[in-house]
Amino acid sequence: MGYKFTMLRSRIAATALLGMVIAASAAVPPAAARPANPCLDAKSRARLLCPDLVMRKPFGLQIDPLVRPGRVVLRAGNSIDNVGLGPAELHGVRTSRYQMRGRQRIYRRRRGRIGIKTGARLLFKFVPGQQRYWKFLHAARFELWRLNSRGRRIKRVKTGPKVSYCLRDLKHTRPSLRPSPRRMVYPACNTGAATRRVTLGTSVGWSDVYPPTYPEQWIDVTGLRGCFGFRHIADPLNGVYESNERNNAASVTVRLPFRPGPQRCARRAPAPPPSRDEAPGTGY
Ligand SMILES: [Ca+2]
Ligand SMILES: [Ca+2]
Repeated sequence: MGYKFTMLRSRIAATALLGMVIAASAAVPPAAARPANPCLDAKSRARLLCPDLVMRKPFGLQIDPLVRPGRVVLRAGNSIDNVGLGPAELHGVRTSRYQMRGRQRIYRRRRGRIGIKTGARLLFKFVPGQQRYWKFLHAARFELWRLNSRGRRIKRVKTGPKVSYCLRDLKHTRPSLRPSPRRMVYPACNTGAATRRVTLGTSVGWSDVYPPTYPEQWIDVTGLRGCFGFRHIADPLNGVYESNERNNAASVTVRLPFRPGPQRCARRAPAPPPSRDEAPGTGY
């Protein structure tokens, strides 16, 4: 019994240590250790074609009781859109079996480009029922926030498991944006197990879109009751430098247990200071 307990504890400790090592190797360096974002400096930005990622509001919300036995998850589709002047592009170089170090490429207005170590990491992510893809780790985050009676966020209570995305050109959602390429430049997720380098990106006016039914597109809402903000954030750890870093979140209000249709929750009250990082919340 004592031996078994000791072995179990050792195994748990080893697993926890492995998790910490993986987490540490995947972590984005603190902001202080990274170069400044030239896209936020007016003089530098004038010479560059900086990207600007925004997140469309979560769409297609639906309950799924089959993901985990005894649990209820709330699914949502998401869309990471580039509304800037240049592509959101990461060039990855292999560092281990499942990881690459990413360097952002920002194109100059005249010609050429610059490379910046933003701390971005790429992950050779396995998607159940499919295969492994090279994806930008922490491209997005799903959050569930409890709202007060005025509809304002008071506490983050859950996050979702999906954090890695390819940064593809999947849908041409804003073709009128200039200079949006008419054809996709970053057409598909890379699946190369032996590749040493990959380039991920989303062009101006294009979007990387995932339907609500895609694996891990959910937040576990088991047992929760009341009004919540279902929030999607693009690039939460800032692995992509943009001309606007304060417009990356979007949310909808949901009442749990979830039922489709009007959500019978307070609209977010207008109160100073105005939130500058997302569009006003409206009911789902
Ligand atoms: Ca942005
Ligand atoms: Ca960013």
